[in-house]
Amino acid sequence: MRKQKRVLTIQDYSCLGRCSLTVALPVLSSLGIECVGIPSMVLSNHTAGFASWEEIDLEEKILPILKKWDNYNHHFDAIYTGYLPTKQIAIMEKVFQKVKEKDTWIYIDPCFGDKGKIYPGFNEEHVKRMKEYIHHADVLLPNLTEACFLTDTPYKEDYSLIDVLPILDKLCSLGIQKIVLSGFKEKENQLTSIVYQKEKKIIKRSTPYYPYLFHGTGDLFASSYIGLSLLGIKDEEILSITHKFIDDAISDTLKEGTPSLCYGVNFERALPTLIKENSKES
Ligand code: PXL
Repeated sequence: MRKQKRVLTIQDYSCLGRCSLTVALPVLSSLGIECVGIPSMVLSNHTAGFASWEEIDLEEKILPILKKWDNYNHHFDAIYTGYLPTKQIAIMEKVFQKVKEKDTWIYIDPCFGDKGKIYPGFNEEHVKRMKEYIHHADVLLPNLTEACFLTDTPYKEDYSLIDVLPILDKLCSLGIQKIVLSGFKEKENQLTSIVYQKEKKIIKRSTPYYPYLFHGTGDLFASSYIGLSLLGIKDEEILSITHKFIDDAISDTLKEGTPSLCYGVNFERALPTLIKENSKES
Protein backbone atom coordinates (compact mmCIF):
# COMPACT_ATOMS: atom_id res chain seq x y z
CA MET A 1 0.00 0.00 0.00
CA ARG A 2 1.38 3.44 -0.89
CA LYS A 3 2.26 5.92 1.84
CA GLN A 4 -0.36 8.57 2.44
CA LYS A 5 0.54 12.03 1.11
CA ARG A 6 0.38 15.17 3.21
CA VAL A 7 -0.28 18.72 1.99
CA LEU A 8 0.13 21.98 3.88
CA THR A 9 -2.29 24.56 2.55
CA ILE A 10 -2.51 28.21 3.54
CA GLN A 11 -5.61 30.12 2.46
CA ASP A 12 -8.66 31.66 4.10
CA TYR A 13 -11.43 29.93 6.01
CA SER A 14 -14.62 31.59 4.78
CA CYS A 15 -17.45 30.30 6.95
CA LEU A 16 -20.11 30.83 4.30
CA GLY A 17 -19.74 30.42 0.54
CA ARG A 18 -17.89 27.19 -0.23
CA CYS A 19 -14.32 28.11 -1.25
CA SER A 20 -10.69 28.01 -0.11
CA LEU A 21 -10.16 25.80 2.98
CA THR A 22 -13.76 24.61 3.17
CA VAL A 23 -13.18 23.17 -0.31
CA ALA A 24 -9.52 22.07 -0.05
CA LEU A 25 -10.11 19.98 3.09
CA PRO A 26 -12.92 17.75 1.78
CA VAL A 27 -11.47 17.47 -1.74
CA LEU A 28 -8.02 16.40 -0.59
CA SER A 29 -9.48 14.11 2.09
CA SER A 30 -11.64 12.41 -0.53
CA LEU A 31 -8.47 11.72 -2.49
CA GLY A 32 -6.94 10.06 0.59
CA ILE A 33 -4.53 12.93 1.22
CA GLU A 34 -3.94 14.52 4.61
CA CYS A 35 -4.73 18.22 4.35
CA VAL A 36 -3.09 20.36 7.01
CA GLY A 37 -4.74 23.76 6.69
CA ILE A 38 -3.56 27.03 8.19
CA PRO A 39 -6.18 29.77 7.74
CA SER A 40 -4.60 32.96 6.38
CA MET A 41 -7.71 34.68 7.69
CA VAL A 42 -11.14 33.76 8.96
CA LEU A 43 -14.04 35.51 7.23
CA SER A 44 -17.76 35.41 7.88
CA ASN A 45 -18.16 34.78 4.12
CA HIS A 46 -15.98 35.29 1.05
CA THR A 47 -15.65 38.73 -0.52
CA ALA A 48 -17.28 38.24 -3.92
CA GLY A 49 -21.05 38.55 -4.10
CA PHE A 50 -21.75 39.28 -0.44
CA ALA A 51 -22.31 42.91 0.57
CA SER A 52 -19.77 42.92 3.40
CA TRP A 53 -17.82 40.62 5.67
CA GLU A 54 -16.26 40.22 9.12
CA GLU A 55 -12.63 39.14 9.14
CA ILE A 56 -9.80 38.13 11.42
CA ASP A 57 -6.40 38.36 9.78
CA LEU A 58 -4.09 35.64 11.13
CA GLU A 59 -0.86 37.16 9.79
CA GLU A 60 0.72 37.26 13.24
CA LYS A 61 -0.06 33.59 13.89
CA ILE A 62 1.20 31.75 10.82
CA LEU A 63 4.88 31.52 11.76
CA PRO A 64 4.15 30.84 15.47
CA ILE A 65 1.86 27.98 14.37
CA LEU A 66 4.71 26.48 12.35
CA LYS A 67 7.10 26.95 15.26
CA LYS A 68 4.84 24.80 17.45
CA TRP A 69 5.44 21.94 15.03
CA ASP A 70 9.22 22.13 15.32
CA ASN A 71 9.59 18.91 17.30
CA TYR A 72 7.17 16.82 15.29
CA ASN A 73 9.08 16.20 12.07
CA HIS A 74 6.11 16.30 9.71
CA HIS A 75 7.09 15.87 6.08
CA PHE A 76 4.95 17.74 3.57
CA ASP A 77 4.70 16.37 0.04
CA ALA A 78 3.30 19.69 -1.12
CA ILE A 79 2.63 23.22 0.00
CA TYR A 80 -0.39 24.85 -1.61
CA THR A 81 -1.08 28.56 -1.16
CA GLY A 82 -4.33 30.22 -2.20
CA TYR A 83 -6.16 33.41 -1.17
CA LEU A 84 -3.76 35.53 0.91
CA PRO A 85 -3.97 39.09 2.21
CA THR A 86 -1.27 41.20 0.50
CA LYS A 87 0.98 41.46 3.56
CA GLN A 88 1.03 37.69 3.98
CA ILE A 89 2.68 37.02 0.61
CA ALA A 90 6.10 37.79 2.15
CA ILE A 91 5.35 35.38 5.00
CA MET A 92 4.86 32.51 2.53
CA GLU A 93 8.51 32.84 1.53
CA LYS A 94 9.42 32.24 5.20
CA VAL A 95 7.03 29.27 5.30
CA PHE A 96 8.83 27.69 2.33
CA GLN A 97 12.22 28.23 3.99
CA LYS A 98 10.98 26.46 7.09
CA VAL A 99 8.85 23.64 5.71
CA LYS A 100 9.96 22.86 2.17
CA GLU A 101 12.21 19.85 1.71
CA LYS A 102 13.86 18.64 -1.51
CA ASP A 103 10.81 16.66 -2.58
CA THR A 104 8.13 19.14 -1.45
CA TRP A 105 6.18 20.52 -4.41
CA ILE A 106 5.01 24.11 -4.31
CA TYR A 107 1.59 24.81 -5.83
CA ILE A 108 0.46 28.42 -6.04
CA ASP A 109 -3.05 29.50 -6.90
CA PRO A 110 -2.68 33.30 -7.24
CA CYS A 111 -6.38 33.63 -6.33
CA PHE A 112 -6.89 37.40 -6.64
CA GLY A 113 -9.46 37.90 -9.39
CA ASP A 114 -11.98 36.62 -11.90
CA LYS A 115 -13.91 37.79 -14.98
CA GLY A 116 -11.34 40.50 -15.70
CA LYS A 117 -11.52 42.06 -12.22
CA ILE A 118 -9.45 41.94 -9.03
CA TYR A 119 -11.42 40.71 -5.97
CA PRO A 120 -12.77 43.51 -3.71
CA GLY A 121 -10.18 42.99 -0.93
CA PHE A 122 -7.20 43.57 -3.26
CA ASN A 123 -5.57 46.28 -5.38
CA GLU A 124 -2.70 46.80 -7.84
CA GLU A 125 -0.15 46.46 -5.04
CA HIS A 126 -1.40 42.92 -4.46
CA VAL A 127 -0.83 42.03 -8.12
CA LYS A 128 2.68 43.52 -7.96
CA ARG A 129 3.54 41.40 -4.89
CA MET A 130 2.01 38.33 -6.51
CA LYS A 131 4.18 38.86 -9.62
CA GLU A 132 7.27 38.82 -7.39
CA TYR A 133 6.06 35.72 -5.53
CA ILE A 134 4.96 33.25 -8.18
CA HIS A 135 8.45 32.16 -9.23
CA HIS A 136 8.40 29.95 -6.11
CA ALA A 137 5.79 27.73 -7.76
CA ASP A 138 6.60 24.36 -9.27
CA VAL A 139 3.04 24.51 -10.53
CA LEU A 140 1.05 27.75 -10.92
CA LEU A 141 -2.73 27.46 -11.17
CA PRO A 142 -4.16 30.77 -12.41
CA ASN A 143 -7.46 31.47 -14.07
CA LEU A 144 -7.41 33.60 -17.21
CA THR A 145 -7.97 36.88 -15.33
CA GLU A 146 -5.01 36.22 -13.06
CA ALA A 147 -2.81 35.06 -15.95
CA CYS A 148 -3.63 38.33 -17.78
CA PHE A 149 -2.89 40.56 -14.77
CA LEU A 150 0.35 38.69 -14.03
CA THR A 151 1.60 39.20 -17.59
CA ASP A 152 0.19 42.73 -18.16
CA THR A 153 -2.10 41.40 -20.89
CA PRO A 154 -5.48 43.07 -21.45
CA TYR A 155 -8.30 40.71 -20.43
CA LYS A 156 -11.02 39.66 -22.82
CA GLU A 157 -13.75 37.03 -22.43
CA ASP A 158 -13.21 35.10 -25.63
CA TYR A 159 -9.52 34.30 -25.93
CA SER A 160 -8.62 31.62 -28.47
CA LEU A 161 -5.91 29.07 -27.81
CA ILE A 162 -3.57 31.06 -30.06
CA ASP A 163 -4.05 34.13 -27.82
CA VAL A 164 -3.55 32.16 -24.62
CA LEU A 165 -0.29 30.41 -25.48
CA PRO A 166 1.93 33.55 -25.38
CA ILE A 167 0.46 34.37 -21.96
CA LEU A 168 1.39 30.92 -20.68
CA ASP A 169 4.82 31.20 -22.28
CA LYS A 170 5.40 34.53 -20.54
CA LEU A 171 4.46 32.98 -17.19
CA CYS A 172 6.88 30.07 -17.78
CA SER A 173 9.67 32.53 -18.53
CA LEU A 174 9.30 33.82 -14.96
CA GLY A 175 10.85 30.50 -13.91
CA ILE A 176 7.77 28.35 -13.35
CA GLN A 177 7.94 24.79 -14.69
CA LYS A 178 4.28 24.16 -15.17
CA ILE A 179 1.19 26.31 -15.63
CA VAL A 180 -2.28 24.86 -15.19
CA LEU A 181 -4.81 27.32 -16.57
CA SER A 182 -8.34 26.61 -15.38
CA GLY A 183 -11.29 26.95 -17.75
CA PHE A 184 -11.24 29.76 -20.27
CA LYS A 185 -14.00 30.20 -22.81
CA GLU A 186 -12.29 28.89 -25.93
CA LYS A 187 -15.51 28.47 -27.89
CA GLU A 188 -19.16 29.30 -27.37
CA ASN A 189 -20.55 26.87 -24.74
CA GLN A 190 -17.15 25.37 -24.01
CA LEU A 191 -14.58 25.88 -21.26
CA THR A 192 -11.03 24.67 -21.84
CA SER A 193 -8.31 23.94 -19.27
CA ILE A 194 -4.66 23.63 -20.22
CA VAL A 195 -1.51 22.18 -18.75
CA TYR A 196 1.44 24.03 -20.25
CA GLN A 197 5.14 23.27 -19.94
CA LYS A 198 7.84 24.81 -22.07
CA GLU A 199 8.80 22.63 -25.02
CA LYS A 200 6.37 19.88 -24.04
CA LYS A 201 3.11 18.73 -25.53
CA ILE A 202 0.23 21.01 -24.58
CA ILE A 203 -2.47 19.12 -22.73
CA LYS A 204 -6.00 20.44 -22.91
CA ARG A 205 -9.49 19.27 -22.13
CA SER A 206 -12.85 20.97 -22.59
CA THR A 207 -16.10 20.87 -20.68
CA PRO A 208 -19.54 22.52 -21.14
CA TYR A 209 -19.73 26.24 -20.33
CA TYR A 210 -22.51 27.50 -18.03
CA PRO A 211 -23.48 31.17 -18.23
CA TYR A 212 -23.04 31.67 -14.48
CA LEU A 213 -20.07 32.74 -12.41
CA PHE A 214 -20.22 30.00 -9.80
CA HIS A 215 -18.16 30.90 -6.82
CA GLY A 216 -15.41 28.55 -5.63
CA THR A 217 -15.06 26.44 -8.75
CA GLY A 218 -11.47 27.70 -9.21
CA ASP A 219 -10.66 26.43 -5.72
CA LEU A 220 -12.32 23.08 -6.47
CA PHE A 221 -10.27 22.87 -9.66
CA ALA A 222 -6.98 23.67 -7.90
CA SER A 223 -7.57 21.24 -5.01
CA SER A 224 -8.65 18.44 -7.31
CA TYR A 225 -5.70 19.02 -9.67
CA ILE A 226 -3.18 19.09 -6.80
CA GLY A 227 -4.59 15.99 -5.10
CA LEU A 228 -4.78 13.92 -8.27
CA SER A 229 -1.27 14.93 -9.30
CA LEU A 230 0.04 13.84 -5.89
CA LEU A 231 -1.58 10.45 -6.54
CA GLY A 232 0.63 10.22 -9.63
CA ILE A 233 -2.19 10.48 -12.18
CA LYS A 234 -1.30 11.84 -15.63
CA ASP A 235 -2.31 15.39 -16.54
CA GLU A 236 -4.68 14.34 -19.38
CA GLU A 237 -6.63 12.19 -16.96
CA ILE A 238 -6.49 14.77 -14.16
CA LEU A 239 -8.17 17.36 -16.35
CA SER A 240 -10.89 14.90 -17.41
CA ILE A 241 -11.59 13.75 -13.84
CA THR A 242 -11.55 17.30 -12.47
CA HIS A 243 -13.90 18.57 -15.18
CA LYS A 244 -16.29 15.68 -14.50
CA PHE A 245 -16.18 16.38 -10.76
CA ILE A 246 -16.96 20.10 -11.18
CA ASP A 247 -19.48 19.49 -13.92
CA ASP A 248 -21.37 17.01 -11.69
CA ALA A 249 -21.32 19.57 -8.87
CA ILE A 250 -22.70 22.30 -11.14
CA SER A 251 -25.41 20.00 -12.56
CA ASP A 252 -26.48 19.06 -9.05
CA THR A 253 -26.66 22.75 -8.09
CA LEU A 254 -28.70 23.66 -11.16
CA LYS A 255 -31.21 20.88 -10.45
CA GLU A 256 -32.21 22.85 -7.34
CA GLY A 257 -33.39 25.75 -9.53
CA THR A 258 -31.90 29.21 -9.96
CA PRO A 259 -28.58 29.03 -8.16
CA SER A 260 -27.41 31.52 -5.50
CA LEU A 261 -24.01 31.95 -7.09
CA CYS A 262 -22.15 33.23 -4.04
CA TYR A 263 -22.87 30.01 -2.06
CA GLY A 264 -20.69 27.97 -4.41
CA VAL A 265 -21.68 24.64 -5.95
CA ASN A 266 -22.97 21.35 -4.49
CA PHE A 267 -19.61 19.62 -4.74
CA GLU A 268 -20.33 17.44 -1.71
CA ARG A 269 -22.50 15.00 -3.68
CA ALA A 270 -19.88 14.86 -6.44
CA LEU A 271 -17.07 13.75 -4.11
CA PRO A 272 -17.57 10.00 -4.87
CA THR A 273 -15.86 10.66 -8.26
CA LEU A 274 -12.71 11.60 -6.35
CA ILE A 275 -13.08 8.87 -3.72
CA LYS A 276 -13.20 6.36 -6.59
CA GLU A 277 -9.86 7.64 -7.93
CA ASN A 278 -8.26 7.27 -4.55
CA SER A 279 -9.49 3.69 -4.10
CA LYS A 280 -8.25 2.76 -7.60
CA GLU A 281 -4.73 3.82 -6.74
CA SER A 282 -4.28 1.94 -3.46
O1 PXL B 1 -12.64 31.58 -4.35
C1 PXL B 1 -11.81 32.65 -4.31
C2 PXL B 1 -11.90 33.37 -3.00
C3 PXL B 1 -11.37 32.78 -1.87
N1 PXL B 1 -11.44 33.36 -0.67
C4 PXL B 1 -12.05 34.55 -0.50
C5 PXL B 1 -12.60 35.20 -1.60
C6 PXL B 1 -12.52 34.60 -2.87
C7 PXL B 1 -13.09 35.28 -4.02
O2 PXL B 1 -13.68 36.31 -3.91
O3 PXL B 1 -13.23 36.37 -1.40
C8 PXL B 1 -12.11 35.18 0.85
